Amino acid sequence: MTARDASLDRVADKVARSERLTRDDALTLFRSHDLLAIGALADAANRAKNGDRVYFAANQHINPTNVCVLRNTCVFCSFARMPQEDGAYTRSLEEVFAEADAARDNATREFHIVGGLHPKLELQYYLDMFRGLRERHPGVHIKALTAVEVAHLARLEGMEVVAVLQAMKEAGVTSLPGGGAEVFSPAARATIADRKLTGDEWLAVHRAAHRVGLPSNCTMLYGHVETLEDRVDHLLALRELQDETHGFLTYIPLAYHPDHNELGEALGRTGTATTGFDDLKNIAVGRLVLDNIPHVKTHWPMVTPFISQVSLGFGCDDLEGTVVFERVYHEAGAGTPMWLSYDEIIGLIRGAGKEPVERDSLYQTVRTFEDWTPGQAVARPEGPAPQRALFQISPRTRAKVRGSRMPAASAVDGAE
Ligand code: V47
Repeated sequence: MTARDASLDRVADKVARSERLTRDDALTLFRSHDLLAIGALADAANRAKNGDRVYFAANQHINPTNVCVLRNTCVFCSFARMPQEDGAYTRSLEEVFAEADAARDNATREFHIVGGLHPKLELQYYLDMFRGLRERHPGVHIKALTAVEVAHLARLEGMEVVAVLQAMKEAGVTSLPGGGAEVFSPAARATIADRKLTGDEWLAVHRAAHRVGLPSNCTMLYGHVETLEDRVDHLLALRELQDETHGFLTYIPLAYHPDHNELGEALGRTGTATTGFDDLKNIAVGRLVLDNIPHVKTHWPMVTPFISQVSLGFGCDDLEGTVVFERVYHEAGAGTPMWLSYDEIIGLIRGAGKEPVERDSLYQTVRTFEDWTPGQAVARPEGPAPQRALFQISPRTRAKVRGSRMPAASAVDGAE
């Protein structure tokens, strides 16, 4: 391949030989503006693993509570509430089951369950939820609780992390989502989330999950105060753990959203904090550096369905699924749809010249679509009844409840 940016030639040679990229190679990629060359390299690396297949799960996100002990210190999140704050909610188990049932005719194959760090909700609540969902929807995989939620429950219960994970597995959880890995750089973390897990603690939870037989996803929140070096070091830390455990299924870059949170106010951003250029480059570099993680997923609620579709040619082999109802990013200003229909997902994948494959949480094939014509899919195109209280959002009126630590400036501005 000939790149417009000659500094990419060395990396291109390595990719052609399937040779592992170094920290310097990754920085070269991030610093280059030759997006099409970077995308072509990532596309080649992806095709070598996945051919033209693009996976998706018919999934439903469920967020049992937004009450979070980090409400005042985690400056980038717009989802969290104090217990008495406007919009705070904690679902009873019956409400969670009702929300899951409301999407019954969507042919859901995966529940994606993440929420706040509630000061009082015990492990038993979550175990009863997993068992109840399993009983009611035996064919649906449960992907539940980010590392920071698992560590919080372990602290609350005075248990070892591994014992919490074991109990989750016995209650029916099949994998862990990737959230809570903001960016591992101590400097960035000190600005955005000083009481969340450190990078090492995050990695330790995932190492423990892999050891008890729970595969997981990994993420990187980007577009806030991190530097390009921080991004690279984050990716290298994920790659190193994967070399050790082989337990990561998917890498998902999470584009920072600035509305209704303290960090967004401090940075003076609204709507989005990343650009289409950065989103595509970031996904491509992730694919190239993470040579040992089988799948790279694009999260359309964050980067828009159209950028997600384009990213299928930039190294991505997995498109976020139907979602049914997304709260975390819409609280933070995402202007994307709350869900996509099964048909729309297939249409986006086909429109990029790829072969859609419906999968379960563990990437086992549920269905392929050689004989598919639009309109055949079983999903209700309009999604769940939006008028129901369970499917409504009222964004926070104040980014800050009390206390504040203002970041100086966005490191990403200078980087692009
Ligand atoms: O942990 C919070 C991030 C995560 C914002 O594993 C934000 O398939 C951007 O875990 N702007 C939760 N990001 C979501 C999550 C996830 C999402 C999609 C797929 C998967 C998967 C997992 O969302 C949090 C945090 O890292 N987040 N606030 C924000 N304002």
